[in-house]
Amino acid sequence: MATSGKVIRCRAAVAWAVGKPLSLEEVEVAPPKAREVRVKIVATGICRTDDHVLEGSFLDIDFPVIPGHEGAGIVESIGEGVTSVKPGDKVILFGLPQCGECCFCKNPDSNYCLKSHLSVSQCLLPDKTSRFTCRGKQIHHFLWISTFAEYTVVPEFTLAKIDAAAPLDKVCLLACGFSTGYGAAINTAKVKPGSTCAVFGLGGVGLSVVMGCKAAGASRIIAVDVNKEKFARAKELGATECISPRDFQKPVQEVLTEMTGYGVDYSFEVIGTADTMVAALASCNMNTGVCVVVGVLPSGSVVPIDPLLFLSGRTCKGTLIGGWKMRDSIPKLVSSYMEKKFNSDLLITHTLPIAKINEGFELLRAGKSIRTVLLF
Ligand code: PAD
Ligand code: ZN
Ligand code: ZN
Repeated sequence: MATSGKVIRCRAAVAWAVGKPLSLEEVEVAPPKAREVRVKIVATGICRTDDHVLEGSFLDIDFPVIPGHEGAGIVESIGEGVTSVKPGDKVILFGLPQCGECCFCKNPDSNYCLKSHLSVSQCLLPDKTSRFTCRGKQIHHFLWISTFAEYTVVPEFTLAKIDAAAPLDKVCLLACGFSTGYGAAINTAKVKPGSTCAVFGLGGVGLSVVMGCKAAGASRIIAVDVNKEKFARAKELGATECISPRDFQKPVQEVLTEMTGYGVDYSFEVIGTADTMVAALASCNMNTGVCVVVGVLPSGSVVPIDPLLFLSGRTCKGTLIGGWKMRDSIPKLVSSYMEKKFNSDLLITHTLPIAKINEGFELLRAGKSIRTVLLF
């Protein structure tokens, strides 16, 4: 390609400081170094986690930064030693790497990688430098992938080649939102046929949990949200009942326990607050109930939990991107999408040009969108 080996000037949405709207800027993107890939981003979704970054509640993010982690694009050029992709390949980028070498990557039962942001900061690439500059300043990467940039440079183990026929403006959601929710039900909770589930929070991720519970054969899926505008889509995707905690005088965990006898088999917290985490945990039955925490609580949060909730056997567990080993799973998830085994397109309520990125965030904050896909 004509741009290979050269610095590319292109558009990117930069977060200069906490609490400020994103600023669409012209940035310079350096060529990839060894084991890195430069990707032309075609489409990227807006996930609530990006909003947590903008509000400063997501752990250890260095500003200025280019957020975005739900992207799909086309390989522009590759650095030395890259073997899994070549220029022109369609790829999905993910914020949870799979280095394939660490002890967790080698464990078939886990998807966590020791190169993840929770273990090592991903605000700079593995060689501790950035490939982005803007107005003479170094700009940080986000989760190594920064998909709110027209071109981004990423380590090879944060992307996977996908079917050349896949529509990038749709399958970008498989990078985070859809895969997280669907996998939380299928991989993390391992929902059993005939079971009862409660899903707290009906954003893009929560609705994907609903889809996962349905695919796993749950017979009752109770969707919980304070925004009743989300209920119609939840029912379309498989929820059997929808409730708003605001319609009851008593705590929602008591409502769910009454509705089900002893509590649900599986509960999912897909919001990210301490109160809803406690409510979700108390909503699953005291014996075999499993609560999966998907929502990302502000870093440093302390959650007051009565330890007696665990004494009789309840389990509470977390999930990162729905338990998928991403490099192995993304091509398969895209194949399943192409075979229409699930319809993640139903999560997309808005498609906007990248220039309207702040409008996309406003729609999310106002509860008007489920997923907005931004196009470059
Ligand atoms: P979203 O903002 O689109 O959806 C959140 C939903 O929760 C909205 O429909 C709200 O109306 C609803 N809600 C808010 N407060 C309450 C309440 N008190 N009671 C009931 N409902 C309420 O977000 P999203 O779907 O993009 O993301 C959801 C969370 O999942 C968020 O915390 C995000 O950071 C996290 C996430 N985790 C992972 C992971 O790997 N664990 C991946 C992606 C996103
Ligand atoms: Zn996300
Ligand atoms: Zn690893």
